Amino acid sequence: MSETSTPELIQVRTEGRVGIVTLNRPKQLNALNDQLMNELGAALKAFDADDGIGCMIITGSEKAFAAGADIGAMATYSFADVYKGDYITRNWETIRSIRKPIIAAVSGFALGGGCELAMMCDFIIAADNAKFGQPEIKLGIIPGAGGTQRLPRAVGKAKAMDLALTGRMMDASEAERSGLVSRVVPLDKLMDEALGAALQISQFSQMAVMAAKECVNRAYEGTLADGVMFERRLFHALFATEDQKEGMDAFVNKRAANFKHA
Ligand code: CO8
Repeated sequence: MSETSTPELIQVRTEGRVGIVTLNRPKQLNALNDQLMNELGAALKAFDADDGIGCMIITGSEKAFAAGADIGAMATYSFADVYKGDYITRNWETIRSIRKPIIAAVSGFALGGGCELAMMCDFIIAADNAKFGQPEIKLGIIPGAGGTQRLPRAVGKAKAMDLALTGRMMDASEAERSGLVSRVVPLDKLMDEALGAALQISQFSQMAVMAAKECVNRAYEGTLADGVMFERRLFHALFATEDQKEGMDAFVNKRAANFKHA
């Protein structure tokens, strides 16, 4: 689809200042193909540019957040297709460029590219039926959207090796114990929980929220010394915002803060 046409494989809606994208290829368990990833990228970019949106949620169906990249679409690709043509991977970078927070609300399978997509989000809230895994080894390949890099950072080398080398699935409680997900809730509470968190985030100062996301990502990707300096600079910079004056004045005067968001 072009960036302006109506999406077919996702559903997009808003709830207050929260933008919600629901992956919607139920018969294929939300297997991620080019069209779906293009539609997802376009929707996230539009929310990122919209001052009326402060936080986003990506979710799937009860049975599957996403069961991976579309195996049928990939099955006949050659090395030249995927290397020279950059098939499969070419439209995944958009997600990394989104500056507002994205919560993954995961129920059911989050496998392969589905697990990688969830890990590209800023944090994961899981339903108690969620199952995470990197089963690519069973297909004669390895993860291709950051799975071998983000998973060890999230759960440590031992568990990441276990998952990548055996292709086994990890249930929601193991995922929470090992640090992959921030919260586990009953399936019927998943969207309430994710929306509650997203609405809360969306009420805070947009600049402070974006700075916090940038700083935590710096911790994830760089050295401690660089990260601490980066945090210090952004911490100082936030004193140039009206939202800092508003937030602190509200606290001192025992009233609710009213942030500008834009
Ligand atoms: N791709 C395409 N179709 C799929 C996929 C998939 N990843 N997963 C499920 N489907 C389809 C099935 O083919 C089936 O279709 P149909 O009804 O037409 O036969 C339908 O969804 C339902 O699936 P099942 O009947 O298999 O459902 P079950 O409940 O029995 O099993 C499972 C559910 C366990 C999730 C099973 O479907 C499964 O193992 N799926 C494949 C999981 C997998 O291997 N994922 C990794 C794919 S490779 C990958 O993601 C590489 C990522 C690289 C990213 C690079 C981008 C940057």
